[in-house]
Amino acid sequence: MDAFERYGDAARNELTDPSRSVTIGPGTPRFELYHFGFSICSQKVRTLLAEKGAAYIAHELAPTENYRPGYVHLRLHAAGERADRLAEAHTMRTSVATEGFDACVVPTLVDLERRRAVVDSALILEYLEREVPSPPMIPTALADPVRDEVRINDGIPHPGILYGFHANDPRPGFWIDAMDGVYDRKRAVLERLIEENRDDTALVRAYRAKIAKEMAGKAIQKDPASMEGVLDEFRALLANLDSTLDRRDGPWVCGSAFTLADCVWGVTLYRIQWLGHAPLWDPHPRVRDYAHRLYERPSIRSAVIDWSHAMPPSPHTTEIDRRPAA
Ligand SMILES: N[C@@H](CCC(=O)N[C@@H](CS)C(=O)NCC(=O)O)C(=O)O
Repeated sequence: MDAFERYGDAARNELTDPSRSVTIGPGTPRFELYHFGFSICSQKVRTLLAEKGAAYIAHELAPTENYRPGYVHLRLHAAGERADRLAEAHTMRTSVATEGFDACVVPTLVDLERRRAVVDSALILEYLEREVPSPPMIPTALADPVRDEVRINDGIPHPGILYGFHANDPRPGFWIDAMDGVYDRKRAVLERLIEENRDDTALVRAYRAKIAKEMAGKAIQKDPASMEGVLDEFRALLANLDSTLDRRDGPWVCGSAFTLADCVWGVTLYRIQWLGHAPLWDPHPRVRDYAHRLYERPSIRSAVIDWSHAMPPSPHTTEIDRRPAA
């Protein structure tokens, strides 16, 4: 049994509920995706898989199942040298390029044909584009602008509006309740796992880094100045998106072709809307119209809006959610 089989089997053997493993797409699945229904990084990967029409087995993890030993080992194995730099700080963003590697998160892609696991949604997207070239979502003629948008998107402080408490917080009430004390609850699970896996140096190192990161998040989650900074960053991002859309000739962010850049923006804009932060784009009707065009895209609908997950519906997306699928 080689390393791919050993780590892959260990992660798979931890899955306890067969109803949370579903095959998406036609034919024999080439990929497995460990994911959360509600995770933004998972949604980006699912949207691209939907655009490609690629078949995969989606393993939906419940919160903190992403800390289980087999799964974390699979990620450490897949990360290789990138696991030397584990994320320990929290700047309310999740880009591996800037923050370091977190061994305890989703998504993780497993390619059953090439027998390898891929981690970090930014790399998974590139990997899928390479391995499933049709239809092209990074067309050669648009490669630079598409990658620019994907890089910008990877650096967005998404957790800052998901976890962060803001003045006149617009987030759904049930979500505000769920986020209160969330970092301490994560820490409690991680400490128990350290206890249970005391002799496993690699795991303990990953868990300790994760605790440091989550505690850094806790330190700023309710800090008004940090959270206002996050909203300022979103205001600047949306203003920048507005001027990009203005410069382009066509309905999409890189022009007339729908690309990977639109996949990732669709995920982000729906999340902003879901959380009740859509007033941030009030000064930019072009962004609002773009968001609503994206909500009509079948891949965004199936992989994000209509994807069933354990979260109650948001009052901020009622109109969008009830629209019949195209
Ligand atoms: N840059 C990483 C970030 C992954 C990430 O932060 N995932 C979040 C959901 S979007 C997660 O699993 N959080 C769960 C946790 O921290 O316990 C990637 O794109 O894969």
